[in-house]
Amino acid sequence: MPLHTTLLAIALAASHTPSSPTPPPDADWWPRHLPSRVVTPLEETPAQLDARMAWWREARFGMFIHWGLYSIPGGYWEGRRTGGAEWILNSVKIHPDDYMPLQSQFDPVDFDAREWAMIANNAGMRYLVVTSKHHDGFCLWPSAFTDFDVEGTPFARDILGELAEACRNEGVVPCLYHSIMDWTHPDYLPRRAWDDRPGGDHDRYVEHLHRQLEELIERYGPGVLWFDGEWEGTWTHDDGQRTYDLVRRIDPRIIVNNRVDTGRTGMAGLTRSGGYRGDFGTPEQEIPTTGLPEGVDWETCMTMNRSWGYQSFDLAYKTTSDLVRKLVDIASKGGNFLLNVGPDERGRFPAEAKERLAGVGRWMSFNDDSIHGTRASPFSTLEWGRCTRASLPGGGERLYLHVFDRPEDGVIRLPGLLTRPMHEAAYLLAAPGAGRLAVERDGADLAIELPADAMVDPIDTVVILDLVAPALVVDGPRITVDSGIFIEPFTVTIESPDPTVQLRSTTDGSDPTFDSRIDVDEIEIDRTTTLRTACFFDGVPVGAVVERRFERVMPVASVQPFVIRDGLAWRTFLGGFERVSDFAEAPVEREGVVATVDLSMQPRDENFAVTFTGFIEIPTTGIWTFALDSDDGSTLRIHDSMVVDNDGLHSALEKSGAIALEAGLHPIRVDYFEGTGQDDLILRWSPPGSATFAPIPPERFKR
Ligand code: H79
Repeated sequence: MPLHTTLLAIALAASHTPSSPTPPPDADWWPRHLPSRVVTPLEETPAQLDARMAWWREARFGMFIHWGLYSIPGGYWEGRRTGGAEWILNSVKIHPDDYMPLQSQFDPVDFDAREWAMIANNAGMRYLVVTSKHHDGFCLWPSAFTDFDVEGTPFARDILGELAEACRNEGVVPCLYHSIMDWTHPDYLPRRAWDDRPGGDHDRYVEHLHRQLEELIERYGPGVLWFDGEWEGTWTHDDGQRTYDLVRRIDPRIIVNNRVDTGRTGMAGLTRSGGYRGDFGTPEQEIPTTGLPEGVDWETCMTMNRSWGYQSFDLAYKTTSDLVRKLVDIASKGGNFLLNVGPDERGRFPAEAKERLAGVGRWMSFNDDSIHGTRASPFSTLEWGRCTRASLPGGGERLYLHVFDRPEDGVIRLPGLLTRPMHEAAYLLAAPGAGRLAVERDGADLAIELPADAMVDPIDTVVILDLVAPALVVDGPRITVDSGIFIEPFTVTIESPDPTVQLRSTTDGSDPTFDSRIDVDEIEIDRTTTLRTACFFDGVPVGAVVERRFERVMPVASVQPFVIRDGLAWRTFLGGFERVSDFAEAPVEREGVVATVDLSMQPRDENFAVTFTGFIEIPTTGIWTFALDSDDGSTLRIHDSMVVDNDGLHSALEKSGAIALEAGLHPIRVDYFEGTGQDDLILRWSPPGSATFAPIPPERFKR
């Protein structure tokens, strides 16, 4: 802690109203409208995980709040509009000694926890995630472990305590965002380049983080802990595991996001495989496309304008309609929506944010049943909108059909829905008394007639359709083999999604028809083939046409180098590269020989590149698949052809590719670069016919 900040804290102390500590939350407190919280062990069964996640899955919609010292400059520094919002210390390269005195200016006299919680509740939000600490390190609660907290400001109130209590009174679950990265803590590493303070100790920082987490959990009883800033090189998988386990040991009911550990895949945010901790994926500013595996929990967090922290000049607010449709889109894919507000330096929500939230609340007041407690759509796409669904007592299922764009003829179609509707009619969720909408079967589709335009909500009209059983949708046949290359003929199996439909296929690239020659479910592939398959119901095509392309190739002949020694040659390059091609012409920093593809020669932590060249010895002729996992970018070339392209700036990401190789030696080249953040490079292979990747034994590399 810089001396002057300590002095400042002492000077300010005299004028403080001492904060009255909020009593710790009643352990049994919980909103009546949510499934109860359950205590499950750290090592839990799938059923126990489901029980712990139940309230969060049902909630579907939450409020994010970014508020702290950065709300005072609000994107202005030294009279200039710099932008940067909550990142301003980093974007403007402000020294902690120049940033930390903002503490003496923090006096948000308009802060009203009750109002914030009410706005969230009225918008239909069921939890609220507030920044206990963002990357700047300032703590919004009186912490026993730092002076860089709200207690050292003119506004010495327990902000998190007031908010937690207000949320509970509104039936909103209080949750906390807590940054791992900390630009001002004296022990946090790495330092910013312009921060010349000596010292720093990672292990001591983790200890400090853990003590603060204990304090936060015991005092405020958060439903979710939302970590962030995990991507810097200092934070390890081991730190992630220990932190997750610590949090769940203090309160086994807590739900923790995947940024606690190092398994997040970039801004898309899902967790890659490999035993990483974290209960849900965290796409940031993006909504995943369909096709997410079922049972994966995720939450898209998004700003309402362009900034997380307050910036008066950022008026690029999304419309109410856009926000409602994003919520619906996310719910239709089985995710949660965490929508951000950045209150200003006085503690006020921006007027535009209040207006949008009130609008979302108006729509929710009629349609919340189509969001809360619903599950993902059974349809992959619907031309006119989205679908969410919920189980009905007695084994039926209720579909909520969200009409974004009313078709010209006023009829919405549910393609391939084979399940019988419970009644002959559907009705409007917002106006059940307004009359019944006719439902008709049309082959494999169901068609519903919408009411006249006047009845339609321009944002999203929700139609309820009850089914006698869970929706059975014929989406398309399943082909078990992926597109790819092959050497020897093989057999592809096609599976029908349902016994009531027939399969038809073509191998000449044409659309399958009911008369198509091939009606078998096993097809021998002996030449380059485009296989297309569709389902038919009563002779009518239903669902999607599924396509696979299989290319017959000749294995690439091996080479016989003049001299053969063990290992690979490597060369390093220095610079802030963003693509593999960026260092093609760069001067070589150092060179040498290494036994296998690893980073043992690494010149420094950041902004470098390595190229490996040599030969790989292939034991048997066949299709060899290679996987390259790197942070940041990498490529694998064999015989000058690109086998794995994992190029570009990203966090840890694995890509794979296949090539047909003859037994023997083949020229290989791996290029890798690291910008900032963690560094990682792993090359593995999968022999012909194998489904898994294994390390490549070092004796296979030659030069
Ligand atoms: O708190 C808000 C932002 O301040 C914070 N997260 C939200 C919730 C945020 N920090 N950084 N960013 C957003 C953007 C940073 C992206 C990157 Fe990376 C960090 C690019 C490279 C390192 C994440 C990790 C994406 C790729 C690797």
